[in-house]
Amino acid sequence: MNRKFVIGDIHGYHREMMALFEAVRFDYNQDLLISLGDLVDRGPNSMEVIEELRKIRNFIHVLGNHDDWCYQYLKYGIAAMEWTCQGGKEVVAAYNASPSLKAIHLDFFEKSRLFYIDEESRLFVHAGFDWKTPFNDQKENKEILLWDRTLFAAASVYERYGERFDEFSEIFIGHTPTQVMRKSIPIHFSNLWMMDTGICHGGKLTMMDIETKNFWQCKRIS
Ligand SMILES: [Mn+2]
Repeated sequence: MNRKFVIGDIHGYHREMMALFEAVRFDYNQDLLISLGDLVDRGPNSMEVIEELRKIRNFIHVLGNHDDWCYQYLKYGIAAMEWTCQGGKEVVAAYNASPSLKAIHLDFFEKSRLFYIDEESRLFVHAGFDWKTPFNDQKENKEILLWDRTLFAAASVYERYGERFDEFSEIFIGHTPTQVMRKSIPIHFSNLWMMDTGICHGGKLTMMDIETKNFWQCKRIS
């Protein structure tokens, strides 16, 4: 394996994702890519995003809340109302136009994870976790892992007092756009990295080299 990258919420912005792969000269056979979730909804090309990521040999997908809605739809045929009004309507229309993708993408999401911990004890999770209780007690809790918005707030306090989350060497999350701090670059608080730089909130899509922390960004072009 060559380099290791992490990418924030893509949300259907396929052209922007391709621009980043081009910028880092991403090697589909050698490099590793970890997605922090939310591949679909809001942007124009959710189907193309998933189809492209399927070509990468070393790819790890951590499930986002939008991905979970999509997964539930593919598995049970139920499109949740809260999903269809937040981009899901277009995704359902895209599957109706290309029904053969349904089984393929169901399989794709079946293989995704609620979190990933690498050999260097780095945690990759879509939204966060409850830092007051052991991670082991919540590792199947979608309500926390896919929806949390308390970890980054705790991290900003930790940053001020020079503290860190002890269970992991580093933590990478998406879900809460850095625009909440009026920034469009990855935010590093304590040992937490916020990687959703808000491509669908007037921000950018970001891909980072996990080892060097060099990062590349693309504004909306589609
Ligand atoms: Mn998101």
